[in-house]
Amino acid sequence: MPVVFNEPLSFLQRMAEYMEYAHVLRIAAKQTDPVTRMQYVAGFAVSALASNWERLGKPFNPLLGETYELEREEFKIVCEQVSHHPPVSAFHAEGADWVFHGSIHPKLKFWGKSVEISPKGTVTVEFPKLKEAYTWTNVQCCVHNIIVGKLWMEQYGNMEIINHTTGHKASLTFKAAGNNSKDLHHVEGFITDKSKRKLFYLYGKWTEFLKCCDYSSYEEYLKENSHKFKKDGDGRSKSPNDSPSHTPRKVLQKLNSLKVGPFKSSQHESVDEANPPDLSDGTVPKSDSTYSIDIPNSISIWKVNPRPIQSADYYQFTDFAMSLNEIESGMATSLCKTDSRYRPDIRKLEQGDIDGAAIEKTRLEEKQRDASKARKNKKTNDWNPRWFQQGQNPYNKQEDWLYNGEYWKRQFSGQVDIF
Ligand code: CLR
Repeated sequence: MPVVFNEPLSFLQRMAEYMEYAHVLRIAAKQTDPVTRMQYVAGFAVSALASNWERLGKPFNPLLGETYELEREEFKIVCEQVSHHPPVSAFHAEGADWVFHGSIHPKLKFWGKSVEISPKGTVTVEFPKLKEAYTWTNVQCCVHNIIVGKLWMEQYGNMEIINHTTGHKASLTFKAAGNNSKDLHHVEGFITDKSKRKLFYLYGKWTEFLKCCDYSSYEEYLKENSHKFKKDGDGRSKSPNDSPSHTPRKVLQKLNSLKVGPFKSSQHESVDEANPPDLSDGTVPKSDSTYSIDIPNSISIWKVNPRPIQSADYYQFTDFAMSLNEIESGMATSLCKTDSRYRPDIRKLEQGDIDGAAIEKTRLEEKQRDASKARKNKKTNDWNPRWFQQGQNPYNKQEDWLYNGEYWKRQFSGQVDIF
């Protein structure tokens, strides 16, 4: 794929973006009650996806053996590309009294006009002092209008965060835009105990915030506002101004072809899991900015940082993303030679040299292919990642990649030259 579709970051750096709200894990680790801890772990899980909003540039595929490190006040993280076919990226982060690690293998499915991405793999949060571990899997993401029209993306599906020590669960639903865009970006769900009793209600938008209230306050709110939450046939809640549209289909098609979204047609089928939502007519649904339900007794768990004003001119980056290629003072001598910051193609794209970036990208990919061929010829076909080992996730028993604890000793000699 041509470099113009890229953003000047590697996928390893995109994973490091999960850490932007690492302070939420620090707050979680401090809570004395496992239910409150779950609220903050859920807040962190949602916050980790916020940077994906409107980010439609493709991150560079990491080269086999590429690494990325980031050390900040709240955390340090190390990432490594541990497999090329299939592509698997592993990460391990640590902060005050918490550990966060995982491996991600993005699976792409093409649906003609859209591409659906499932980030296969588990992520785990551990609070070692509390002997507590949580796991979940990130939700799907769908990029629409990949052939014609304006690109847009949504994240949808269920996320089940399990506390393996106490049996508490947070079951979150990320809503698809579906056939009326009013639920776009919405997230909601419940925290339950091990006997499946609902304890807390979580609600928000992955692009903006997550709030939480106790279950009885939620029920009370539902009763008082029942007129707003009339359910339609497929169980989706409807607002009063969402009555079925009687606009003839032809007119709708015309409107859509004029790209005057948001797309609202109740005449289309509702979303179901097997058929990805495909608002396939070049329109971009707008999120309902008036969504501000405030259930009494709610607390705010997480709130997004505003994007910088130059964001739209710079790949829709957050401030955090803009800092990821920087070779900070002191790094020049200590950084591992396989670090994404040293990738010449990413660097060239960052500097606006698209042709140079394309040349370097091709060169690196050829170099990677040649190295793989050479390993095959030498019958040392296998590649051993330097900082992670394939193994089983100790909590959910899924295949995973576990950190060997060595990276921060910074013994980087003998590193293979991949750039
Ligand atoms: C979404 C959150 C998941 C991990 C993940 C994996 C792959 C990423 C995806 C996230 C976001 C969207 C993404 C995708 C790879 C390619 C795709 C960056 C971070 C971009 C938008 C593709 C653009 C392609 C067009 C130019 C055709 O936890």
